[in-house]
Amino acid sequence: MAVMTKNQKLLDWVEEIAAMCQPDNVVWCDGTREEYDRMTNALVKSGTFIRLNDDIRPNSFFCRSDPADVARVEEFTFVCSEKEEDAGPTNNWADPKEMKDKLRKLYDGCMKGRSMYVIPYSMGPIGSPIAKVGIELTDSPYVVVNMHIMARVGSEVLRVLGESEDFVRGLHSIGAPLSTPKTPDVPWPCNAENKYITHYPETREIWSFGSGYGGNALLGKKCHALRIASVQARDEGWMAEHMLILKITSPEGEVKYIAAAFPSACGKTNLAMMEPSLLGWKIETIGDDIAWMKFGEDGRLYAINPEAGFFGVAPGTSMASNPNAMRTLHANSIFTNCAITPEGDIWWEEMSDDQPELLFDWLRRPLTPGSGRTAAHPNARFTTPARQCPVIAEEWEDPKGVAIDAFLFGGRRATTIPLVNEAYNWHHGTFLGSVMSSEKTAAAAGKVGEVRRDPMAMLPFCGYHMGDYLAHWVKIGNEHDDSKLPKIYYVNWFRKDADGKWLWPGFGENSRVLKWIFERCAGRAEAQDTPIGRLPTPDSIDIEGLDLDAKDMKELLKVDLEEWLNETPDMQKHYEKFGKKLPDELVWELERLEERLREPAHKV
Ligand code: OXD
Ligand code: MN
Repeated sequence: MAVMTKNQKLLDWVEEIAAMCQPDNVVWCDGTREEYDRMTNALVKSGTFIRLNDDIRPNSFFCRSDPADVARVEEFTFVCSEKEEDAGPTNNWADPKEMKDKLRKLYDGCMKGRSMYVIPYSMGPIGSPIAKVGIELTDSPYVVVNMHIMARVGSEVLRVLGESEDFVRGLHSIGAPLSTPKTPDVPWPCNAENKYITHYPETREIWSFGSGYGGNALLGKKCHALRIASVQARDEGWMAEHMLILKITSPEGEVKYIAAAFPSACGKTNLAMMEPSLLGWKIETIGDDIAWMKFGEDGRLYAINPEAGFFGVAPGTSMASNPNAMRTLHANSIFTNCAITPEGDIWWEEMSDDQPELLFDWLRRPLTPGSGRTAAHPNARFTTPARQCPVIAEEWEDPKGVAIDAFLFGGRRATTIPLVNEAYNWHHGTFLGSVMSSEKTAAAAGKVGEVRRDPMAMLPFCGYHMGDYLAHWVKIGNEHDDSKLPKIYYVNWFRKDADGKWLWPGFGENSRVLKWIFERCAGRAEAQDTPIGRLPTPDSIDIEGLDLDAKDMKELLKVDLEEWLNETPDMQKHYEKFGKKLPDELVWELERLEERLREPAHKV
């Protein structure tokens, strides 16, 4: 496509980067279907993609990465703020100038023999007052076609940007130049020795080098929509959070919107697309990973999903765990690092009860059942358009967003944390989110797994000091009317009994907990005060038709004061990391919690 912009700042930047990276040519992406088809065909020709069987999975592609490039690389991810203290204790920091000097040497000539694509993208519906524009420069056609699905891409974005300088500048290279355009390429070029994912919050820039995979390379997602956007949100008084957004409708037609933060591997995508077990209740999806939220004139918090697709973990996704995800990816999808069948369809662990007789695994080897090897890499992914989701809410692209009624926090905990707990107010809810914890999966029966505290599930994604981030949450509570802010809940689907058996069935049955939350937001359901927050009264959660005895329900809602008192020193230790940046309000909340645990009759 010809250059479709007169934005001189953008043109100058593209020229400057092209001079450094020395691609053979520069291609401006227009975001059209024709461009997508042209590029997927080229990826098939170059051996990066295999076209799946059109009769089984139309217009879909299979791809295997280099085994050295399979996931986000947190140890090589940097927040290069001007001052080290602004990156905080939970991010890697490097001086921005030193990091750029080092990277310039790597970028020098790194696109030789390749094209440099200019991808104009909008995070959020184009033109929405909550959306933001970014431009990604990349030498990876795989990135271009994935960005087509994950964001709104193309000429319309340039039109909306006009001559504004307000865009995030993202530079990405796989770091694998070809000496001539004719040099044979490999299916997944990357740089095995050097991978850097670097962020410059003050100048709203991202420089990523060496990896072509997921969040390292699709810069709109974690790099822009969370790390850079969290800084913008702090500066401008809004919120960029690692949250799914769902719509819940009661049998009477009343609607509420819930946003929920869970660390990776806690079933976020499953919850966002859940088929509720409760008759007459409806759950629809707005987003499965990220929420951008701004205050409306009515004082309420409005959320959009900045993304346009789902980049979901494939293994474990099935008609049993997430039927709506399975239906979403029936066509027009890209599958990376799962296995392929001889018929030309994909497969991954748990996708069906029986493993197909013959597969070719993610490492290109033949695989038969019983070999003891897994077919898909555990971080194998599908990239699929959100609009194909059969339960996508009709307002998912509403530019003004949806008014959030409740926030959920949660993690995987075998003990201590009850099924659901309502915060007393915003600051108490902020406290609950700040000490959010999850266990390493597959904790042995009866044994407590290793607990990692991950405030608001933002640990790998906050672009500034986590103490300042928590202060931003507290400030929102100070500046806004508590009655209009979302109510905050802490949930745990993963509590186990003494024999290590799950107490709660999870999946579609989680709708029962969502119903209680819905009714609480509507001012109807019953709750009782406890030292840790407001819990459902014994029969206020609807368990009709569920094979769950009263003893198990009691266990699920148990608040064991001893267990909680054993937990508070770890919360204290977690807080110490943030030093003086930790807001006093949260120290106060932890002290009050300890006080209430020691003297449960104490007024809450
Ligand atoms: C993701 C993650 O990939 O949270 O969404 O790790
Ligand atoms: Mn995520």
